[in-house]
Amino acid sequence: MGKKALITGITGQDGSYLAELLLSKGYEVHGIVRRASSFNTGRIDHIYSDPHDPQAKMFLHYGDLADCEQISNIIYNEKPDEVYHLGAQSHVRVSFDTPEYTGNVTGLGSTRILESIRKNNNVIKFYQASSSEMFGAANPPQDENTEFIPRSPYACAKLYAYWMVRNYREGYNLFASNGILFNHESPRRGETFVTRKVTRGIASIIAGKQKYLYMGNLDARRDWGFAPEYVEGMWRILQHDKSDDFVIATGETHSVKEFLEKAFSYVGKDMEDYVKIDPKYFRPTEVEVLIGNSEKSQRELGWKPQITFSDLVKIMVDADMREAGLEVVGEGDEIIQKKFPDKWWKGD
Ligand code: NDP
Ligand code: GDR
Repeated sequence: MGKKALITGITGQDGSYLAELLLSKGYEVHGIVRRASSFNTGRIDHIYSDPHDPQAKMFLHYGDLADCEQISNIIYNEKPDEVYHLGAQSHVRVSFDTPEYTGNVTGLGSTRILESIRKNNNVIKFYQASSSEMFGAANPPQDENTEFIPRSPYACAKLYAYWMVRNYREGYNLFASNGILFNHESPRRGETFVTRKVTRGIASIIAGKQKYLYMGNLDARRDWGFAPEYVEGMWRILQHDKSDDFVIATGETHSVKEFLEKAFSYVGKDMEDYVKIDPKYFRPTEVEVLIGNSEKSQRELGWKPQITFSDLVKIMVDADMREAGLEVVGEGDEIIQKKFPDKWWKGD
């Protein structure tokens, strides 16, 4: 019999790729979905089948990370082998507007699940979606031993969850691991995160629907990787022989300005003609530079990224041009074909 996994945040960027990866490995996948007034399952519709179908391998359950009862019921009823906890209020800028909510969902949400596992069946393996944001103002490059200097309510909430994972691992012997992932992007990235905002904005400008792109701090530097490779890192973390904490990153850093320059020049345009600054996108406290050192993951998990910064820009611009019905440059498509001959995700 294949394994059973539960994914919180299955409707998000990472949840959708991870569900697809686990299905390709023969898992039965269960996911928690929030009730919304309109459909919020767009990223997983292509892998969903009617649960009455005897071949169905993916099942969705309504639930909310703010509601302990329901999470506990799902864990008790399904008894998964592995829980990948990816659900969160994940937007850093928004966390300054909703600090209490972010603490409840992004921070306490992890405790609710850890408690459910401890009470129900403490052999379930637990993955926590920890973040490079926890390093905040710490000097780069950052690795598993770097100090944490969080710079946002989001980062503070993630840091609380990170320590709860370590506490449950040490106190109750739970197989609970932190994947400290640096920024990772894809054509499925949420539209308000900077990379997707840029690539979608470019397609919209070329389609004549938008004149300018209004941005915040262009000097911030990030270590940007490719989401499908990062969800594979999550899976490897839970297959490791012991629970531990791992950094997943490319080791390359680039500024938001460099991302803009590269993306605009890929479609033959100059960013200076289109980009304007709107201070509303500035953050009260900013994380200036992130560069991850993922040597431990490379050594112990055999994880290594293939997609470079330049590849990522091309993949994302191609996808947004296609979505807007425009002619695609095509280098991004070629990179995917060349680097992933056994590609396990569909579409983008
Ligand atoms: P997304 O924002 O794309 O997805 C977040 C998911 O959480 C969505 O499925 C969302 O549901 C769900 N969610 C939000 N609030 C609740 C709630 N109250 N109850 C139940 N579900 C909820 O994030 P990513 O896929 O990019 O990231 C996955 C995880 O990894 C997050 O925890 C994020 O903080 C963390 N992370 C992400 C990194 C990145 O670069 N992408 C880097 C490091 C960590 P809905 O679709 O309904 O909104
Ligand atoms: P981040 O990602 O905050 O690193 O968190 P985001 O893409 O939002 O910002 C990256 C950097 O770009 C700057 N920036 C802008 N950001 C947005 N969103 N919109 C803008 O217009 C803009 N202009 C400049 C930001 O100031 C920032 O410095 C992401 C999330 O996925 C988290 O959940 C995850 O934990 C971290 O990555 C690692």
